[in-house]
Amino acid sequence: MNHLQLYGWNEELFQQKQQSNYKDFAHGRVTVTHKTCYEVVSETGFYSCELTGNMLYGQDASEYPCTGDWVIFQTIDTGKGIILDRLPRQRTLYRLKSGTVSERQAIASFVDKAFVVQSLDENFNVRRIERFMLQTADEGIQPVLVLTKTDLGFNAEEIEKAITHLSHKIPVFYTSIESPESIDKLRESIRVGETVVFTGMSGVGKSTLINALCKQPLFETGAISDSTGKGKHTTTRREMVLLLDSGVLIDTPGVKLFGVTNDNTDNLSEILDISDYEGKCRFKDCRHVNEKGCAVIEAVEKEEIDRGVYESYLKLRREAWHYTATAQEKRNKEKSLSKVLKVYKSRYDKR
Ligand SMILES: Nc1nc2c(ncn2[C@@H]2O[C@H](COP(=O)(O)OP(=O)(O)O)[C@@H](O)[C@H]2O)c(=O)[nH]1
Ligand SMILES: [Mg+2]
Ligand SMILES: [Zn+2]
Repeated sequence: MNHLQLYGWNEELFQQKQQSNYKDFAHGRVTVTHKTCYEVVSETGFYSCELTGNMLYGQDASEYPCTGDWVIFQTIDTGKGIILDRLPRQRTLYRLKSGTVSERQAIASFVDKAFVVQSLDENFNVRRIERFMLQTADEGIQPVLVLTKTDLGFNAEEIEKAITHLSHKIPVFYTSIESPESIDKLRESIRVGETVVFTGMSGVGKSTLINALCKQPLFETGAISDSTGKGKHTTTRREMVLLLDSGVLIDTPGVKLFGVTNDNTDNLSEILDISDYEGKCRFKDCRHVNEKGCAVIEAVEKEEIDRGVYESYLKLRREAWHYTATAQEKRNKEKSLSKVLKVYKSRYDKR
């Protein structure tokens, strides 16, 4: 098997490259994203690349490459290159850019599975799992729940009860660094050419898990706090590793919160197992807040739907609506601005 095929390169991507103006240049996959520099793995090795002026100034920052993207680049020096084009993104993991209400940021692309990593201590939080499932559903990424540090002891019954409404939609793995079998099981679930992104808060054991999966200490581990981690030399910072006879793993720095950046509330009802009830509400456009004859509210009262799940539904739906409304507003503003510019330009051209 060809080197880049192990990274997921395939016929479909090849065809897309043929449609680029730069089809005769080299292609590769972004393995690390620095501030202005991208590490790219290609047929002939690794290149440290920058963006062309066109890519830098001609588009929104959210369109800049992210880890996992397939790009076309020109080599300019040994081990150096310039990225000319990016193939259209697929299966992208987005988050709401921190400090904004409607800007999304691509974390990783061409993702097949997202490992939602939580440790079985106070970090475990079912609401965060639901939120993450909503975020991946729209992009066709399979979420997988990985519960770590089983060796520290946990209340299995409590955990299982908390995730009953999710467990038939998301595979669940229990791991411990002290149980090699638990790591083997996880490794067996990853196929050749498949891309897996690891997400979860700092300290849950993502890097430890990746090191154990590839049997090499590639990633720095230990609960390095954000403030003390800053001064460290991170010249060899890694994000992506290729597993032998298996897939591609992408580590992400501990993201505290995945802000919702989609508005597919049908997905949300399905994830939270309330879509069957929704169909039974008296009014077709029932919002399940305080309407008469609302089957969802009735089910909550009869304790068929967990109250926590219902509240999570309302909260995530509100976030989704808010995101769509502000994103739409932003698009409208941009549209009217570009209209003004067009009118201005046509007048100018006529002179
Ligand atoms: N007891 C126990 N500790 C673990 C396990 N996995 C990781 N840790 C510890 O948790 C801390 C954070 O691990 P790390 O992999 O750096 O977490 P990350 O921030 O998610 O990458 C480290 O001190 C690890 O040794 C586990 O399965 N059991
Ligand atoms: Mg880490
Ligand atoms: Zn209703």
